[in-house]
Amino acid sequence: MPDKDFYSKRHPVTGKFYDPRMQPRFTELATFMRAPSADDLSQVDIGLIGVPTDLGVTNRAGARHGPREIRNASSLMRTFNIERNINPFDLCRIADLGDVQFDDWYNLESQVDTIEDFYRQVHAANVIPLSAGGDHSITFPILKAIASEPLALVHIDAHTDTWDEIWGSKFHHGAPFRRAVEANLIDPTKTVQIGIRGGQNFAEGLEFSKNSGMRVIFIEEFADLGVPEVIKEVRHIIGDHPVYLSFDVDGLDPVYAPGTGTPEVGGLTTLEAQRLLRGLHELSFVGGDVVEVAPPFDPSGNTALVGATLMFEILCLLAVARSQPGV
Ligand SMILES: [Mn+2]
Repeated sequence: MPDKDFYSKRHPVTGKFYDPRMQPRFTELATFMRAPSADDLSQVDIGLIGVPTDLGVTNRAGARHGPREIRNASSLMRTFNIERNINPFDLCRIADLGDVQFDDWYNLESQVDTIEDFYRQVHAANVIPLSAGGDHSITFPILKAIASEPLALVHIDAHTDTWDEIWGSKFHHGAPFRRAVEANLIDPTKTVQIGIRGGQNFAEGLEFSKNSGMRVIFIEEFADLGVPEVIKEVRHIIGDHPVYLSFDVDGLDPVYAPGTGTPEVGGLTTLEAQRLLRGLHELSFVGGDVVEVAPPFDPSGNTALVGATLMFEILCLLAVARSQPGV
């Protein structure tokens, strides 16, 4: 439970104390969900982090602009989740930790190391990370930093992202969960991939997912089962195991989220995604991310709003897990 002054800020000019989250939403500096900008990790339970890089894409770049635009769109978020009947900001101290800073903006492999180092510090401070990508290559180094034991995984995406090396790199955005299995960061038998679809040139990624024991729920089966049955199965597979949630916005239909590098038609609706996330409450989440929001492909700004809204739903899951461990 945060101290009552945690969300209060002193205006440098007027000297007045105020809560930026309660100001008109078109005002103020754009932090994630108008949470305070942290200056002391020890005072934070959940850190909102931007990872502005897209060196890992296999097609259209643009996700490096995700964190900035999601911060802006996230000013539309409010604090109370009416469907879940909780206010995550009352459960935990939630702050914006800024962006991962790279020394080398042109080297994917060195960025993987930089991201890992950054999240090791977040993890060492006992802060749960909720990240905005960036392309999906960011998830492997995040898992490397925070997986003290092999984690369960809920992965929503059009693609399994279990491919091997492409074009000379093992760290592209189609590979994070293959690398994570190889490094024993996730338990494939406690991994559920949801929304998978689209044509492929090679089946080796899909085969890796299946052969390693992951539960792959293709979009056809998702539609046949319906959200409540999928929730039931995810809860059954994962139980109370520590779990990470990774949401690739291309898991949604491009009607809802056109601003992404590798769109695939025939995906989840935004409401299905929200209901799915809400149904996963009380799993033991240790972190989450929303990746592949590429604002240049969506001049309407809606994909950034969708990204911010998904982050808010995931924030509610993390806040419950953090404030009521073992529930
Ligand atoms: Mn992905």
